[in-house]
Amino acid sequence: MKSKLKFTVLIATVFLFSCFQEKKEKYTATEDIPVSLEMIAELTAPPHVPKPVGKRKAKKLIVKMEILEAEGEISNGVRYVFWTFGGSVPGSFIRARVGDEIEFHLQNHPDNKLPHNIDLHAVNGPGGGAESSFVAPGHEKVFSFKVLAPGLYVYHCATAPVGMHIANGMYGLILIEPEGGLPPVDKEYYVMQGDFYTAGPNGERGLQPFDMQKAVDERADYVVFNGKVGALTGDGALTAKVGETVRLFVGNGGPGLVSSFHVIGEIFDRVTVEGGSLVNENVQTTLIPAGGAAMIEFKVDVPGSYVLVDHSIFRAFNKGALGLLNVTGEENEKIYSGELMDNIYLPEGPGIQRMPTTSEIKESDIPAKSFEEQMKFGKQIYGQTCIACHQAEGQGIPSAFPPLAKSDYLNADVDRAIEAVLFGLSGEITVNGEKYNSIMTAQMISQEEVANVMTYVYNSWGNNKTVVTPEMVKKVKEKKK
Ligand code: HEC
Ligand SMILES: [Cu+2]
Repeated sequence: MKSKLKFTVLIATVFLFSCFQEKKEKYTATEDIPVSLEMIAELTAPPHVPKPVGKRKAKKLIVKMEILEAEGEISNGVRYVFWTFGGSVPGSFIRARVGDEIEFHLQNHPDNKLPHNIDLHAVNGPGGGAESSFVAPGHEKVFSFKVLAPGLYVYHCATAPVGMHIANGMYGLILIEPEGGLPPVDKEYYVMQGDFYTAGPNGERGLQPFDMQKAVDERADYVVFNGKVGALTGDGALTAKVGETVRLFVGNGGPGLVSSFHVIGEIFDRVTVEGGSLVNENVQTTLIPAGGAAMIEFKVDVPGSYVLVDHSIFRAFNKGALGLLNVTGEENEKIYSGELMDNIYLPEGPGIQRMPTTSEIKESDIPAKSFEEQMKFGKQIYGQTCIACHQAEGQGIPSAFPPLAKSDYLNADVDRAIEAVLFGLSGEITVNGEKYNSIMTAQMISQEEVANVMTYVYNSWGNNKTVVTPEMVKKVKEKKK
């Protein structure tokens, strides 16, 4: 019985193998690759990607993509109406292989206000599908195309005004794997840059309408990864373990800006330039054009926080193009010995960001109305400004940045603490018995923001629960004059 089974398996294997061989020889042109069976495409929201295609045969792949217009957050407290493919910015990731025949169902949700369409750069045909997919709210359009060339491609809406549809978040990536699939890696992530143009300046709270003139001038208020300032930090940070190989599918939706994509502390082992077939090795920064993409692969060797940036660096530290890859595992002192990136690099960010350029600091039009709001807005400011030095739980960094948690210096004198934030602080101070002799630059934030952040600090981590009002801040400011 057993040997009979073995024999059958052997025969089957030989048979399969010969079929496979035959196929390879028979279909030289990609458009002739036959499709067998149907399959519904798995779609994922960023930073996740669908399962690799592996060795599967070419199929009729059914993609069902729903367009949703929905309000969301572009930065803490800043609302924006995004137009999306699949409910996320960037839109759902599509993963297919060469030879697939994609039957694309573009569904425009009945609650949407506008018609849309889709132009996939992976399509050979008029408008990349845009002409056949123009769809009104409450309708679905279906078109189909044969996937001819491997690569990482952008898709986007191409409905007039095209720039506005893209600016509102209508872009994403479609990956076409070669026959047999991409070489396996340990971690794969989907990251896409985009620039946003809002009526109010960066950080102005409330619902912000799109600003056409700024977009035309390419004066972006936000440049972000995955649709939001901080999408890839905190709980959203990407993760990997020492020794793992990481593949980033990085796209740039634009609409206006080209990305100088860089990961602080890593060298890219391999980059498929512009998402095509050319592979570059040992790359520091790779250019990702608006409407373009790249596959970036590297092995992580030592633990720490690696910072993803657009190396047009003001965009990273002032407009949001910053993400984190947190790597855990054993230190390897042969490769890197010293402090963690976290501790060395980030303090410079807010330092640069908050350098005084003007004495004019605008007060918010939407002040905090309650203690809860003060805490909420204060936490935002803390996360944008103070955290780099005083750390997430106010614990500080020994001998460099004093703690704000249970700080006797802080709790002893509220006016003195407000003064430090308003005007900066230098010279020797003693906090909880430890001496510090360093410099804190003046924090360029409004009086209301000082009140909120101080209230947050005083009501966190075991401090004395002082509530700081804008009036208190104003008094300290005037006394100093
Ligand atoms: C670039 C780093 C940096 C940033 C950003 C920063 N601080 Fe400081 N902070 C310091 C340093 C350094 C000192 C100690 C100065 C000295 O030695 O005289 C300090 C001291 C203080 C103190 C007094 C000492 C203590 O621990 O109680 C307070 C209060 C304080 N900072 C609050 C803040 C708040 C609130 C923010 C955010 C709005 C902030 N700091 C942002 C570096 C920073
Ligand atoms: Cu659109």
